[in-house]
Amino acid sequence: MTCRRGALIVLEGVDRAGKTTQCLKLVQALQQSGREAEMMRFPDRTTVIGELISSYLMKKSNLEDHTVHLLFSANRWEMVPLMKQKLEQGINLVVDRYAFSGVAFTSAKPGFSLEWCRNPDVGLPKPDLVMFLQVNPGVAEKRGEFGTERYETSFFQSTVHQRFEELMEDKSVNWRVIDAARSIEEVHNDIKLLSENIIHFSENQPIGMLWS
Ligand code: NYM
Repeated sequence: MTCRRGALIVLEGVDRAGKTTQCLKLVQALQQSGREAEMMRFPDRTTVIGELISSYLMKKSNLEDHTVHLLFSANRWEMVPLMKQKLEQGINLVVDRYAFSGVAFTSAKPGFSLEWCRNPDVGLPKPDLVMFLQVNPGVAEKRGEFGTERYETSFFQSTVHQRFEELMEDKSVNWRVIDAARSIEEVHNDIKLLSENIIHFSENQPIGMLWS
């Protein structure tokens, strides 16, 4: 590698935990400190696969549960060449949801094991850092707009939260839990510090493969 690679930084959490706000603030802060940084989000609703997912989430169409799980995964895989290219160019990627949301949301449905849900995402670029924005689902629900899309019920979200807890037991992933019930600035300061450290740590390491 001729230049230092960028870090792959993921923010995860239940709906309305503040991930998007924090991703935007992190990208801005990294850029202001002279680093190259870009935001990505999953699902990426702009692709053909992403449009199918978006229509499903907005309840404009129905898809069979295994099928939509595989579409969410395919929506990540279709971005892998671009992600690798940017990381190798030294661009830090700040990603709003990744495979962990994929597993947590589908495995919250009856009859889906964590293992089955993980399989399609095995081998994706491995995040250098995954920050889990921890808020009680009741707090998230009060933050507004909750309840407009599929999955946005407090019962489903608390099952999703339990699945995330199970995923965080996996020590092969660099998880950090952030108390996201605090002010936006307090949460941001923690996220920024952890991100700066991991950017420094990852720059000379190869990009890993998730769950393999
Ligand atoms: N979601 C997101 C999944 O069910 N599987 C996935 O793989 C991913 C990435 O889609 N409720 C769910 C979580 C959210 C919704 O919401 C996307 P948003 O607001 O676009 O992050």
